[in-house]
Amino acid sequence: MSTPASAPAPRDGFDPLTASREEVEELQLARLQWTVRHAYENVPMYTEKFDAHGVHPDDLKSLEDLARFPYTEKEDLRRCYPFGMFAVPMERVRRIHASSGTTGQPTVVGYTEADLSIWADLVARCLHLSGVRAGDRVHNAYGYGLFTGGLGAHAGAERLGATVIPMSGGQTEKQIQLIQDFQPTAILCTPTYLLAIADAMQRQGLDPRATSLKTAVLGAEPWTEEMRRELELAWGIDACDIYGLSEVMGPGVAGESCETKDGSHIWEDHFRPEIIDPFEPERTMADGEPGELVFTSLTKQALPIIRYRTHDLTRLLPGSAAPGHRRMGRITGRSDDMIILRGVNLFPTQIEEIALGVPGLSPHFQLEITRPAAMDELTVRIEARPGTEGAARATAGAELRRLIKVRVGSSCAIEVVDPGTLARSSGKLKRIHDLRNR
Ligand code: DLL
Repeated sequence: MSTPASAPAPRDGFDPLTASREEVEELQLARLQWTVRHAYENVPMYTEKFDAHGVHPDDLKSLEDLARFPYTEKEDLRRCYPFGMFAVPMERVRRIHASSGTTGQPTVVGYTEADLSIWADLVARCLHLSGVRAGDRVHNAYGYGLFTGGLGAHAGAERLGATVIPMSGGQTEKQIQLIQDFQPTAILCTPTYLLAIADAMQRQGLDPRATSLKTAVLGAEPWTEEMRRELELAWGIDACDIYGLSEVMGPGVAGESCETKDGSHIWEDHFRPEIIDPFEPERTMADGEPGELVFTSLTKQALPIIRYRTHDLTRLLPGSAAPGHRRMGRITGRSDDMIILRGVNLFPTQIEEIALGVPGLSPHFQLEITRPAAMDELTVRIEARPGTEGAARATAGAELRRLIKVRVGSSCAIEVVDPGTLARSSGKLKRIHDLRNR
């Protein structure tokens, strides 16, 4: 173990929010060189992978050289279950999180004291950029537990100097009660859960616009500009994005400015993003071109991660509010959430975008895929807005069907159902119900 325990520090006076691109890249290179060496020397999975690929940490002389290194897949983490990815002795690991593992082995991640501190700093950076301030009261409705959302957001809000209400997800009636009684100024949760809370309030005859909330910092699932507008109108708030994933850290890998609302800035002093062609992964894409997001951590001690394939589809854009860091465009979906319907690719976000433009239709919808005969069929089951009945519902359904055909190219069936009849999420909403293999 010859590499230092921590990544190189930035130059004196380095301010991540005002640093230039050159300053950020200079720091990235030093930290990347530390990371690949740390991973190679301390994680057998990486030693074997680099050796098999014919690369060595000494080969990393420029940021471009990163492309010579192999990818890490979720499957690599599963194979190392539970602690085989850790690059530090177990007694230096202060916290463990894990993915829900609905399919296959859960993926386990770990953090040293320094990792937890950087994580809290980065979430605080995101919240501040999104307009949350020290002294604000923050209602945290991300789930607490093995999921990184609850505890990750919690630590960041405390680090910022806010007062945290650690509500976790679920118990919607209680959420509503505490929002009224404790008067929070900011709420943290998934976009579909914020929608579900608004909906439950309205059904109780309460107006979400009358609460004390001013800001929502939303993430953990894909959402669209149309959904932002819907939530901002329903609540009378500013809604900003926060992005992250447990394998790379948790929430706070990227965050959005409430001034520009133009996509989340990836904190490139701690993560090096790349965009690759998901179908020909050897091809890296230029900035601006769409593809799959890949991350390499730059400072993580317990779980350095090299070129992790997120399967999230987006593109990289130049920084705006924080000029040294690139932004990510909205995530259109995950490559494993893509529905291929008779040869046409389709994502739930496309349906969200279209449905929210049709008068009389609500943002509450599910996609059901069946295979009654040889061909796959898609049914969009969507709630009408309250007050939309009879002929108006039929017209709205026909319009949605037409727009999906024109804009996406797929024919599907539409069922417009009564308000309040589809399942609500209290965290990440499962929009796709695939019944093909039943
Ligand atoms: O969802 C971490 C998180 C918690 C992020 C709270 C933001 C807020 P995982 O459970 O590992 O971690 O899931 C990560 O969720 O690869 C994306 O597919 C999706 N995702 C996360 N944030 C966003 C976002 C947390 N802002 C996976 N927009 C990621 C779109 C998101 N998708």
